[in-house]
Amino acid sequence: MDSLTLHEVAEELDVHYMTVYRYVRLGYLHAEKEGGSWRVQRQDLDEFIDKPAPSAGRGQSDTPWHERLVQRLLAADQAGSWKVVEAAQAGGMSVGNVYREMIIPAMKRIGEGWIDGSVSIAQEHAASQVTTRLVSRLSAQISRRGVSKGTVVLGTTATELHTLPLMIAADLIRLEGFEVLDLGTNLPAGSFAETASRQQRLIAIGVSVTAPDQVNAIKETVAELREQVEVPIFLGGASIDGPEHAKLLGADFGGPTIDDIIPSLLEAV
Ligand code: B12
Repeated sequence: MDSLTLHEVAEELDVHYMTVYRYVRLGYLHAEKEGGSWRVQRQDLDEFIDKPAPSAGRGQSDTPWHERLVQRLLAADQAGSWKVVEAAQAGGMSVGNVYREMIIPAMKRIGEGWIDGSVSIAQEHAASQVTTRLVSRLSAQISRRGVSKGTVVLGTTATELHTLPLMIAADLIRLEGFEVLDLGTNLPAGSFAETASRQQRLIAIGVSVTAPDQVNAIKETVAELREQVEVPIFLGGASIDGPEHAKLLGADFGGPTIDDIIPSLLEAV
């Protein structure tokens, strides 16, 4: 039967060998190993040529990456969840975009299911545990090139329990070239401020606010931080509407997502 090597396919498609390898790894183009190397059948290549080109945000099928992840998370399938992330990364997705385009939308989708009753509390908890492990593995892939832009300390109020948004926010700030000290959730204001005050090259302090109804706790945390540290303080997370809301709560700037605050953070350097 007429079969081709990946190099022959690359030549025929007029693309790089690695591009063909990626098509195979992501399941766009069927190939089988023969004697240790990948071979593509002529018929499979002809079918591939007739199909529309694979687009960046999509996986093997037409299902977006984050929806594929939701399915594995709801099954509490740790290995399968990581495989979906690996497949997206093999297709060139950066760590930052795995967070932005896969993990955050997947957790939001699970939150919607929690509200409409299609996802049980146990499923949401198990999915959060698996996601925490995915975040730990992704986090280990982040390595800073060049000199640090300084340290950002991140923490929460004493009443906040959403760890995942904080962990993801910390990594997205690290990707901008900052050192981040992540103090975790459920943090007493005095200890938060005292630890921040001891940091070298401190650029700013961020308070992650995801849970609702924390006005007093936020004000108390910001006041305590102001007493002990002089750098800008920012608020962020799903419970912060925008910069005006953050200012009303006593901070210097803020917004719901990390991308809302990055320009101000870079200005503070
Ligand atoms: C998992 C989850 C939980 C888990 C948390 C597990 C964990 N380890 O984190 C548990 C079970 C503990 C939980 C508890 C509760 N939760 Co909850 N939870 C969620 C869920 C499903 C996913 C959260 C998540 O990881 N999202 C993914 C994150 C990464 O997305 P994101 O927040 O948009 O991420 C960006 C921002 O957060 C930002 N960011 C984060 N930190 C910071 C900091 C700074 C400084 C900046 C600038 C930006 C920033 O950076 C991220 C990237 O841009 C959400 C649903 C949702 N829509 O997110 C509900 C959700 C957040 N929870 C909600 C609620 C109501 C609760 C409870 C009150 C429920 C209850 N009745 O007990 C409690 C509150 C507990 C507490 N006191 O903190 C609401 C909050 C609504 C609101 N704010 O008005 C949500 C939105 C669900 C909903 N639609 O009702 N929850």
